[in-house]
Amino acid sequence: SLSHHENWQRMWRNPTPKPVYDVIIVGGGGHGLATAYYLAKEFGVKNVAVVEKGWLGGGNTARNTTIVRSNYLWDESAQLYEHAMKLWEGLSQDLNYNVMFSQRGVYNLCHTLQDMRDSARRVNANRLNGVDGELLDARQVAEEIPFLDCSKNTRYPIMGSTVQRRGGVARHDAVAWGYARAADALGVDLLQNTEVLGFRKQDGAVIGVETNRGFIGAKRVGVVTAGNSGHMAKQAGFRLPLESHPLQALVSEPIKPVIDSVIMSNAVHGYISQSDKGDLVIGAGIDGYNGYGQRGSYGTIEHTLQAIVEMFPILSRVRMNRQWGGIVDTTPDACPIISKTPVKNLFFNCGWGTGGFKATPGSGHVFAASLARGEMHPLAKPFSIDRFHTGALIDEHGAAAVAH
Ligand code: FAD
Ligand code: PYC
Repeated sequence: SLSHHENWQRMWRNPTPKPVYDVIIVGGGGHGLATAYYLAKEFGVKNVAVVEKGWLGGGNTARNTTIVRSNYLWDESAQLYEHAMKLWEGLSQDLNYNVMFSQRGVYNLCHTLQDMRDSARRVNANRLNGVDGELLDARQVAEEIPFLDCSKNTRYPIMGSTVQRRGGVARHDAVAWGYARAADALGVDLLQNTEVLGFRKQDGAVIGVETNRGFIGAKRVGVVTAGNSGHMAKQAGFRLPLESHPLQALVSEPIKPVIDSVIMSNAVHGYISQSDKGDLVIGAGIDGYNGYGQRGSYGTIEHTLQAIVEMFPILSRVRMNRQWGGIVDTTPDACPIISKTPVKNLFFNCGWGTGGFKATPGSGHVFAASLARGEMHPLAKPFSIDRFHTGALIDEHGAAAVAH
């Protein structure tokens, strides 16, 4: 049957690197590809390369559990993630590629009185920022999520939940491929198997990247390398307040539809949705140690599945099919870094930690604007590395949904 696949058109070219580009993006994940696309499409910067050490979308973009929401507490982050949400809502049309964005609703369960109070505060803050949100009581939760154990007999009985009905999931690979195809069509060079090994500088400014395929010159460089960003900063000669941790996910064997939304609990600590194929998509928190191996430890798997069975006893005999890990770059305030750096013309976009997939279109858009103009986009400005000197942190640990 594979013979039918023989004459498929390539989705993008496989170009030879040019000697110099206006902008080089390091990292061909969703954020890097989105940045390149918006640079070419919205800001008229078409002499762009995306330099990727492996294959496009093979990092956290391909390893995440695809939850999309914008219900963050503080104005700065709510506005950034809501900017992304609005782009998600038109993304399949914009890219002419079905990214399978499904606004099926995201529930964040409350198990204590303090959860309820924090959630009320967050929903109110969301609404003031134009982000949809509702606070449900236990009876409403039981009605909306039939198989969830809402009885009083559990270790942490469910008292209520927030729900963002515009939240949901998307198809992660399609996001990378859609942006890649569209960027390539606008003339962006996508350079796979090309690893950045260092930055060449002149008079305190970056003038290009050293790669395993030789030197490639650039007027500006944007680094979007997720879990590898600490290393990239070191190569550029400065430090970033990042810790890299494994974050795991699991999928079950495919079963008939039982869960039609996304359900997350920070108290028992697990989350779940069901893919269109029928697999249950499951995750929890980071593995506590720092590391760069794209795998996790057994203890975390056990803890995650305990939580899922506690929430959904009906799933206790479902078998798990696959498990994997990605490397997430966490910051002290659980917020990203989108910033200029001490090296002129070198910009970083990282620190998205456990929650950057949902931001992909917005992050790419504001980073592209910043690279095109040489000045940070207003939505990106609060996420400068300066905040770790000034103390103007934006603490989003409560909204991060995945503990770290
Ligand atoms: P990546 O996709 O990791 O791309 C970075 C790229 O840089 C990689 O392809 C890598 O190969 C490349 N690179 C690194 N070093 C170099 C170099 N020296 N030279 C060239 N290229 C280099 N977020 C959500 O919003 N919702 C979720 O449900 C969610 N679930 C998650 C579940 C798991 C298990 C994991 C691991 C993450 C999850 N996330 C989630 C987080 C999300 O995946 C990331 O924040 C997001 O995908 C980061 O995208 P990116 O494009 O910045 O990074
Ligand atoms: O940020 O919503 C999120 C998330 C869910 C799972 C991992 N991250």
